[in-house]
Amino acid sequence: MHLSRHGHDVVGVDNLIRRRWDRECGTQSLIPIQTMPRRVALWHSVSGRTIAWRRMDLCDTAAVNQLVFDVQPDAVIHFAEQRSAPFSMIDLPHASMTQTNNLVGTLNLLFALRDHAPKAHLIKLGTMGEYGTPNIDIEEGFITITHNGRQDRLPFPMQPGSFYHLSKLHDSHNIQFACRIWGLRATDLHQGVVYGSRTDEVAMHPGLATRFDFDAIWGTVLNRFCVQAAVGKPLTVYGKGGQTRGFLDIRDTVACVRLALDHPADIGEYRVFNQFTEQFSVKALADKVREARATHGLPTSIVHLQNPRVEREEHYYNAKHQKLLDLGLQPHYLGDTLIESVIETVEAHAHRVDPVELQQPNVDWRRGGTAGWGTPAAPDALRAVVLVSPDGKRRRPAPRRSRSRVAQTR
Ligand code: USQ
Repeated sequence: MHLSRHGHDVVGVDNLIRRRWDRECGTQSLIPIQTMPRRVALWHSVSGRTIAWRRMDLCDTAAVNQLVFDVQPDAVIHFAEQRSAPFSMIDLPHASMTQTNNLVGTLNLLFALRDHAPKAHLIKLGTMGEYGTPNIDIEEGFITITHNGRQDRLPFPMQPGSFYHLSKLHDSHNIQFACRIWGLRATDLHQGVVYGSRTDEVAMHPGLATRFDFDAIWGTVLNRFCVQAAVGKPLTVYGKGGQTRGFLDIRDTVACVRLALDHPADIGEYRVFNQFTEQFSVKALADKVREARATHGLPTSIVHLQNPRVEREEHYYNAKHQKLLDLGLQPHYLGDTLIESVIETVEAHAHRVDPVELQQPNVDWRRGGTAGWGTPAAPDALRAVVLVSPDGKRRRPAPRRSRSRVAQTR
């Protein structure tokens, strides 16, 4: 919608699997979302612009070839991936499906571009999580290394923290290789953790709302903290809370994509932009939400849960993010007003919050999905969640499921 409003002719492609994953996980968007045909029609009526939408799976090789052949795009913006780290850590089928879906979809696109639109600019959504948390400054994709008296500019060393984040790294390698051997052009947007849900375009009509996830599988940390604050629950900091990440407002996400589009990579170039505007520790974010509430006289508590993930909880973090600023990005920084406005949005839909999905992490990096991960959402129903016991000691692992619950991507 953002690109369409700025004069680009947009063809949207989606297989709608995210809605099926919600049904599988027993999760739902806090804000109800319309069907795709309704949103496309609504966009036309409020903007006068047309988005051509095709229901299509990127893992369908013939369909991707046909699409690229028919459309002859100037650019392809590739967001079509399974993007949840916890989902990828549930069990082998979910890890395997995440990597197959993400890698095969991207490979299909690369081959279709080679054959039918080799000059098109591929803009791929990667992740800051590809870098991990090294004890040195994080550069934008590449680092110049001197070794045994010789020097080279090499891909930055990567240490992803989940099978999902690994899938993004594998994609990055494939894209870089395709640029090198076929002369394709690509921008890999290494995006940080996004918060908020309203872009200027979404704000034009309630029916254009995009999803807002709050559960422990799909919800990102600040959105979860805002929902927890809105419904009077403690903010769930995993472990010590010193985990530091890059963050950005969803309005900056769309602005960054447009900037990359308006300033394409050269033929044969693979470039990386670190796409975030500020870095915070998880604990600092929780404190910010608590302070924003306190100015209205509303008390908010913070709990430190046993960390379900395997990640450093105290570490050095200094990631460069200059390239998008150089292209003209004007960041929306996180302030009390934004936190309050997200919380207000949440309050309007608070009846849709499932307190168990909100509070209890249900995927453990060491043991996989615990008993509650796939239970269908039923408001007010209490479910067994075995991750954290009240005395902080781990309970016995839940029995493994015998039946695979992986949704099909094709
Ligand atoms: N965390 C908490 N409490 C919570 C939820 C999360 O302390 O209730 C912590 C996590 O342990 C982690 C940090 O917050 O240290 C971020 O977790 P997250 O769930 O907000 O984000 P993450 O799993 O890293 O993934 C999200 C998106 C993913 C994207 C990534 C960018 O889902 O698609 O790639 O952010 S990045 O984190 O920079 O890799």
